[in-house]
Amino acid sequence: MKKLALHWKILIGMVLGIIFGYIMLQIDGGKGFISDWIKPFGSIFVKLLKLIAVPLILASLIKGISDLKDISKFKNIGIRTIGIYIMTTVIAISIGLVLVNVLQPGDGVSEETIAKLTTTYSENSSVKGKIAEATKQVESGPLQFLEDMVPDNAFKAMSNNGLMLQVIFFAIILGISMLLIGEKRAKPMKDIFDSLNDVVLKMVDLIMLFAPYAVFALLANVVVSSGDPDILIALAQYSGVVVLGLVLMVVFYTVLVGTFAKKNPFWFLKQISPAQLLAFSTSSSAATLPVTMERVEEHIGVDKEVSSFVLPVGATINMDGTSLYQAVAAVFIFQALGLDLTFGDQLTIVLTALLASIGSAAVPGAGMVMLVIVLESVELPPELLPIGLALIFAVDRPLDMCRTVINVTGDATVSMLVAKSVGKLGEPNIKNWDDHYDEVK
Ligand code: DAS
Repeated sequence: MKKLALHWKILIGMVLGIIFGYIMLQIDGGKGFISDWIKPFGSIFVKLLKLIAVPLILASLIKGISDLKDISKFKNIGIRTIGIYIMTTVIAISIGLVLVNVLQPGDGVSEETIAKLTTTYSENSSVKGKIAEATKQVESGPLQFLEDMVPDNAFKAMSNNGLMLQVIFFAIILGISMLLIGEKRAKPMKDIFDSLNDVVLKMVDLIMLFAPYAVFALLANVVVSSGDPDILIALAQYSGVVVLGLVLMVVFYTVLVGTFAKKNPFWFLKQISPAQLLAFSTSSSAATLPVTMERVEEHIGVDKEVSSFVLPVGATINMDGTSLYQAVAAVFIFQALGLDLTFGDQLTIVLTALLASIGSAAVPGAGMVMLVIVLESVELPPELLPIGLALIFAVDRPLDMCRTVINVTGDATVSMLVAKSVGKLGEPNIKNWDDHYDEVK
């Protein structure tokens, strides 16, 4: 057991968690036991990862930018990153739309199921909360997201995980300013952030010692919190279309890695598997980001000059899995409710799902909040909104786990493509934990 590689230990923790959760579901009071005595260990783990996400973004971005010899390189990396992110997201949405129109999962939902889901979930506080949150975002102006990106207080930005784009904005400004004052004058600051970066990456190792036990707790809690089986079966077609689309995205990423990054796609998937397993267990790209960064930098060999920008930006604005899910869910809801969508509506979905996935926070369930934006863009009658979300609410958590894996995999893929394109894709340099992370150096 000691010599087992990290991803196997995490996988074993997940499987045992699912089995334990299923067993506890059969026992009276089992759900309460998990909620009181097991779930907290999963929550603590996610909090620890989020705790180091902000200092890691700050340190690695500032180090990455101040390591550059001139600003034009940073501009170059930035333009390529945003361009490839938009390309992969549009492809994800297109794959989702093709699948949902061809396979028509909404037509298979019976009137009885619609009535049952509506009764069960349309008044659900979480469903109503997501609609309220999305409606609040819609009321703001088209450039609100641009205004929200700029912090008015760096410490306030760093104290709120939901303001990651503001931390990135602040780190970029600070890094560029350090570059402009010249290496000699910036050296004291640079040394601090270089050292902070190494320290925080060591913290990732220590936290990851806890990972197998934490994913056991997370998965056990997911199993006991899932909806009743026959509803899950009624939505199996819809869930199947989303998962099929996500699997096709992984195939697409492996083609990109093999063709443009010139790396073995299976080697790539193995190297980022711990991050993917954590993304699945936590449903949070933000919580997974520290592990994604360490795997991409140390186990794949992407230079920090690239990863320190591409990955934090990707965790907040590049959500290919979420955008594909939003396209499928929107069309599924129209199909299930017997409403028509024109080809023009579907093109509108491409644009709004792109913007909605950019606006989705890197936290559990965010994709469903922004789905409301997509539904409103194709004029789903407001009174049908709660019913539409109620149709997909029961399976949203397991699908969130799956789409977060794709979000993280897409970010890692793009970081390799950008690194390769600017000559910054080197060899793995495992400074910290290797796959036998017990021997934390
Ligand atoms: N859970 C989100 C993430 O962290 C994705 C989503 O909600 O769709 O990537």
